Amino acid sequence: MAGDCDHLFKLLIISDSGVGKSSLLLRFADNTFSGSYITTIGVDFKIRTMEINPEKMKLQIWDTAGQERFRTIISTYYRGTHGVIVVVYDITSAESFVNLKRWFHEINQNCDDVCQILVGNKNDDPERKVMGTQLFETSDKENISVELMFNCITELVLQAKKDNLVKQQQQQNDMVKLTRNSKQKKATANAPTHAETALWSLPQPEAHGRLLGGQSQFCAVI
Ligand SMILES: Nc1nc2c(ncn2[C@@H]2O[C@H](COP(=O)(O)OP(=O)(O)OP(=O)(O)O)[C@@H](O)[C@H]2O)c(=O)[nH]1
Ligand SMILES: [Mg+2]
Repeated sequence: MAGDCDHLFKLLIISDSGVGKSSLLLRFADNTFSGSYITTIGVDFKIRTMEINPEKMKLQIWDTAGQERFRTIISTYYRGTHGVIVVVYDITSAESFVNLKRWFHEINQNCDDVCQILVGNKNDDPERKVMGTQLFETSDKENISVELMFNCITELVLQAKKDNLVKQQQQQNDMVKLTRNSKQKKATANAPTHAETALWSLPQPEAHGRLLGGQSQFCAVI
């Protein structure tokens, strides 16, 4: 028991440095976000209570440092957790995704039986997204989530096709605009400028002097 709560759970967040562990916890515990990056030294924790009807839970969430030099200290925190470890990667960093293997290996080394939650963080800029992943746990034997998984794939493929069509349409529009602009520029370049028109409207050069003409530049020597 935890005071006025029915349960106290200790959770642990692990991952590479900079993927947003502390920010994730700050958002969850204090509903705030800071764009500046202050790397975590060792470990830190925050508490938030939750109610899942009718039970009250106190979550003590441990935020760990991703930097290599803290790895040994952090491995001592794995044992105190209550069954769940949150592993985070940054969807804009392929490296953080590749390094997940190392984090899952750490869990295997330090825990006997633990549930792992994989979080792809920084999902707020589609342009920078390089590692979008959706996980499905299926059973073909028991027909668990197979339909759901293929439904999801179909929706993704359909959406990708629609996005592509919009992009192509946009590119075509841009091309048409570019061609029109360059045609207009050519036409403007061939058309007489103000000075030229003024010049042409002058009486014939013989009467007033010599007219020296290049292709588009004129110089009147009067
Ligand atoms: N765009 C974007 N930036 C984020 C997000 N979460 C965190 N960041 C930024 O990423 C940087 C690193 O965030 P932290 O939460 O300090 O990363 P960390 O995983 O705790 O890093 P270590 O403590 O070094 O292990 C900061 O500049 C954050 O502002 C997010 O969801 N989107
Ligand atoms: Mg941190």
